[in-house]
Amino acid sequence: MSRYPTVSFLKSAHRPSDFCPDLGLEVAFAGRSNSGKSSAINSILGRRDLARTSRTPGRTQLVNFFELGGERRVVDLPGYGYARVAPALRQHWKGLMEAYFGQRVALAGLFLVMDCRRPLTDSDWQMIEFAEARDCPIHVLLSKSDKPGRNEARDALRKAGAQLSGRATVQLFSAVTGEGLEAARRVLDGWLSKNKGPAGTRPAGNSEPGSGV
Ligand SMILES: Nc1nc2c(ncn2[C@@H]2O[C@H](COP(=O)(O)OP(=O)(O)OP(=O)(O)O)[C@@H](O)[C@H]2O)c(=O)[nH]1
Ligand SMILES: [Mg+2]
Repeated sequence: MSRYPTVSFLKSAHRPSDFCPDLGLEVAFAGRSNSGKSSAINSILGRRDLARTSRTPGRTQLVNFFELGGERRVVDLPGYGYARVAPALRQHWKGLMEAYFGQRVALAGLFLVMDCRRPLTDSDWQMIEFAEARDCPIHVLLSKSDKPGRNEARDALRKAGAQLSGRATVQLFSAVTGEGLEAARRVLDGWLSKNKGPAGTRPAGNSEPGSGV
């Protein structure tokens, strides 16, 4: 049984002016194209086809908002790092991200999704900086953990934990086997149950208990 029984697609935004109203609490999912963001959203929310997934990298070029009820949302941010994206589109992505991270008061946490076989690219670090500039907590999902062998996956977790050195919590995750699913759900629930202050502010700091390292 899903903890969010009324989850539904809200809207896709191509421009910041199309973002839905900046109220309540929102958790964003970011990551390279094809890293498994949409698949992670679907499995964490317990819905098969809520966020569209694709074998073709770079498919989600919009900011997609999902309503979980009670002014709580999940946001599927457009993927990055796809070499064949035209420069104009890359620039568009950058503008969208700067607007999103620069303005969004509702932002309560960022899931950063990285294929566990090639985590922490330059663009991933750029996302970490966007979130840190906002004092927004970050939880890294090392996705597709069913792909490598066990030792390789554990090694990836250990290395990523060392590289992140406390700037984000991190765990292994697989949308296929369900590895790490409950841990990821606990992080989402923690962020979405934060109290917001009277003026729409919230306590700062990355204090969420993550799983893994
Ligand atoms: N084996 C395996 N494949 C996965 C997993 N998660 C996602 N995939 C596959 O990886 C591909 C990309 O997944 P998406 O969830 O669409 O990735 P995305 O990050 O949303 O991609 P863009 O929206 O294009 O940026 C799809 O073919 C998925 O089926 C996983 O945990 N294990
Ligand atoms: Mg996607």
